[in-house]
Amino acid sequence: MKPASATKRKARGAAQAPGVKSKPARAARTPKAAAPVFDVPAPPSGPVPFERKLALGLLHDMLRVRRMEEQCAQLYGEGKIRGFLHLYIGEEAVATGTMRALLPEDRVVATYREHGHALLRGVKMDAIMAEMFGKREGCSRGRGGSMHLFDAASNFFGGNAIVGGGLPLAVGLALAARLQGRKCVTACFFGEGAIAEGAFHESINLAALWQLPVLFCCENNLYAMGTALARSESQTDLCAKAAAYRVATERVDGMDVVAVHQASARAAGFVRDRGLPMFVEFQTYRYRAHSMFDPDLYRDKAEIEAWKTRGPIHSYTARLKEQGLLSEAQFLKLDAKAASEVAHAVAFAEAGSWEPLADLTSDLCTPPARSGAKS
Ligand SMILES: Cc1ncc(C[n+]2csc(CCOP(=O)(O)OP(=O)(O)O)c2C)c(N)n1
Ligand SMILES: [Mg+2]
Repeated sequence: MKPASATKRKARGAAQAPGVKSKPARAARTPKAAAPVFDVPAPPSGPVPFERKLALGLLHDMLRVRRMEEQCAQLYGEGKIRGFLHLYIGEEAVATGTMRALLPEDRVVATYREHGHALLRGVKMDAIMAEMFGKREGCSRGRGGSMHLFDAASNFFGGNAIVGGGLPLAVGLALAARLQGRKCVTACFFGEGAIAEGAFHESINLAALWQLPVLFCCENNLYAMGTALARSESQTDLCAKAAAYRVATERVDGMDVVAVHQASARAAGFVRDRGLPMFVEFQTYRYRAHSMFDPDLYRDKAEIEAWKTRGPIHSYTARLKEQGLLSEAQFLKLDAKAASEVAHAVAFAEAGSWEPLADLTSDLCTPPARSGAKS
């Protein structure tokens, strides 16, 4: 699991085809190892510092997201959910700890891996599941699907299929809030892959220059589809990139819901009180493939297994039990409650309705072309 040692890297770099004369390797040309740029974090220690309601609430939130997505994977196999589906399984501590650090008036912008963010922001699981099915009762009236969950009432501004697409949107929302005299935080979630996009650099630069209250939440799960971070970035210290724009930064163990919640509360407080942006890197890991179409051939199975030993749900559950804050019976009760919410959501989606064909062109910005019309 450790990044390849210097000796191993040297040996790999020195491999030659037979008959080719070896030249001394130039330091600048040394190939980068594709090994993860950070290791599986050590198990968290110390007591959970929250009162019981919050402590158990965090566990319940993670269970709701996990059980909902496990069900989505199954429904995908049955052909009831179609199109793209990107699961957040393994990363739940990030959305869970962060959402509970935000206030109802704050705004949230996310990516296509956003089912958990939408749910924990307050979008009803029924409406999320109906959206996954493409039913009219979905939160985007069945027109968005998995990648485009949206709910203005919960201040949840999507779901976005474009890598980095949410970043300028978040800066615009924060600017609008400033102009309207509203004191709120705009939290923008994005993967580490978005840092390679110009949109990231333009957005964080403007947020810093205009002093806008944006909380940049980078979910660094080490891979952008099949590309390991070290394969695409010369500088893999993501906080250093944000700091180059003179933005405050913090790096957090994203597998530890306690650390995530504490750091997010501090960061949201900073953004809210100072009216300045902040960048937080959550180091996390996804257990499933990038999407349901991905054969997941770019990483070792042993790597995935090693990260599973630090699963955010089971490590937190063990900690709560050790502290006497949770019994096995209470755990089963919380899990059953999450499962029953999922069952209700599936029934709701199944019973939902399809948009009639006659409505196909409603809400389009461009009028439909008449047949025979010249373009
Ligand atoms: C502008 C743009 N380029 C490429 C893609 C194709 N694409 C979809 S997901 C993805 C990887 C993004 O990785 P990351 O930002 O780390 O998020 P993660 O999937 O790991 O959560 C890419 C390249 C896209 N959707 N949008
Ligand atoms: Mg990623």
